[in-house]
Amino acid sequence: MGASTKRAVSGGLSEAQGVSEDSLRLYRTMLLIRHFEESVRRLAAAGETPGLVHLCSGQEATNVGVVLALAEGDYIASHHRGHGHCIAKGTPIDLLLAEILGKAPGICGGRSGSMHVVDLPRRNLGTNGIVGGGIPLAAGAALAARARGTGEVAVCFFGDGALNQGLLHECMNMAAIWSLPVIFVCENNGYGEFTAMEDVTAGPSINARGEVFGIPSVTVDGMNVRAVRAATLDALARARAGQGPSFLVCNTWRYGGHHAGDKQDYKDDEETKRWQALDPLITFAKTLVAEKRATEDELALIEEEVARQVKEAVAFARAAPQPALETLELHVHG
Ligand SMILES: Cc1ncc(C[n+]2csc(CCOP(=O)(O)OP(=O)(O)O)c2C)c(N)n1
Repeated sequence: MGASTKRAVSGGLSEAQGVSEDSLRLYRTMLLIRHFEESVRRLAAAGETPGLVHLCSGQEATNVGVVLALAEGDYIASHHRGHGHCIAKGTPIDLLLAEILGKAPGICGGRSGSMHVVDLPRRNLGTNGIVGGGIPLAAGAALAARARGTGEVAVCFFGDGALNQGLLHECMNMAAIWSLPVIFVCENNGYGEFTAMEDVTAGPSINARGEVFGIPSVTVDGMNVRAVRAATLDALARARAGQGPSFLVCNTWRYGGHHAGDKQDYKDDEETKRWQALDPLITFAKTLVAEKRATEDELALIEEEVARQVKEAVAFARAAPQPALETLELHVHG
């Protein structure tokens, strides 16, 4: 039997973990990612996104819980489902969307598309089309940070599909041997392309992948932004104290298919319903109201503002020009 056949679908929010002053920022950023991704879904359906796009709707709590816990100088390395990480790290959404549409004002000049968005000033080493490709980038950034003695930490995100990639194991081993300030974050959404994680993943648990190297490894409710944030803050404290790497396994769910056009015939309706009941935005909104951090009207205003911001980004990106023909050979190495 494969690893974690019973995925932890923990109900509700855990008790006031990591309650912080910026709850509304957590909420707003998750909402921004959801609206952004749903706009990309519509643009993809209309044939306006060159190539495949992989959307992270459903995974916002993991994206935001980790990235907003970081300091500005910390690094992230993302994966193919990485728009949410870019948004949380601060890439302006109009420049991100222009990039996804392959337009000239895109954050990488329209050259990267969705899967190779790099934003070095914000210490984002990029979304990545190679499964597990961000892992060695983060390990390298962590090694460099340690050599400089500047205290930064690097985070790599990867899906459950990367759990069986050799480079994860090589990098975990090196990170443990050298006590690198790196946090390995598995966004376990239960499927790699169209295959259930447990059908292709051996071993007693996902955590065991880190434990075998002596890396502190925890399973986190990836639908609960506060739980993710609290686990990330613990891992950051260890990394900054020179205690080396950590491994967070965030159980989460992708609402859409593998890519924007996938109809997801391979998913079970009951499983989908159970995860939808844990929607990170709906549950967190209820908590904010219950804690009197915001009223329903205030949350509705935030949503209106976010929707307007995304609408403006869509108009900007759609109206933007393609890169000029005479720039075709720029940035080409070889
Ligand atoms: C090294 C490598 N092998 C295979 C692929 C093809 N591929 C792209 S995405 C994907 C599945 C990834 O699944 P997972 O890591 O669970 O992420 P998810 O799509 O579920 O977010 C595969 C096999 C690839 N891009 N790179």
